[in-house]
Amino acid sequence: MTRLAASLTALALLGLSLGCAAEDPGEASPPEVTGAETPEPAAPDVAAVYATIGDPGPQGDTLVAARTDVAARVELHESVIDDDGSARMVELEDGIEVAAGEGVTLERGGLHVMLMGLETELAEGDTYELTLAFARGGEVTVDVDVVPTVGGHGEHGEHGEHGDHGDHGDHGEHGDHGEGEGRDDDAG
Ligand SMILES: [Cu+2]
Repeated sequence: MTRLAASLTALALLGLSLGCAAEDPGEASPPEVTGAETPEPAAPDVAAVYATIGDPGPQGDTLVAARTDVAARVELHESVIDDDGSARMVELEDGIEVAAGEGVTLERGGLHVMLMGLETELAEGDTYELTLAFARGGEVTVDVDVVPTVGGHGEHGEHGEHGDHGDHGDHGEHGDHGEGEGRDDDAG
């Protein structure tokens, strides 16, 4: 019994010492990543990821890469507005700077992580894992929530079906009503 108690105490002490080691200021760790989310993709094979990356510490850090099992390729992007007013995205090959004392926010219309070549269908309510790699802090894996697309119902692609209205050519057959006796529906 005493031996068991001693073992448990030893384990507890080991746990404490490991905990202390993790907080050693000399040990680089990735910044905290919160609120990671992906709007339900409107396109079949690409999706954006937004998140808040916390203060990386006094030395700052850089998000240099990301990967996930749900997409063939992951890029770091920034949305920009061209001189002619059109929006486009540029790939940030040098990564995304995470400012010392501040962190960085990935958000709509700005910096984001881009999933290219989706291999898994992402629907609202789903969660998937994304690993972010930082130049100094190493890697951190976060759960990303798939959320509703803002202001989009994803139905616009169906308008093409209105081409069927060409069937109105059938009206010519109404000529059969010429007998004039069945017009009860005019009452009222
Ligand atoms: Cu993008």
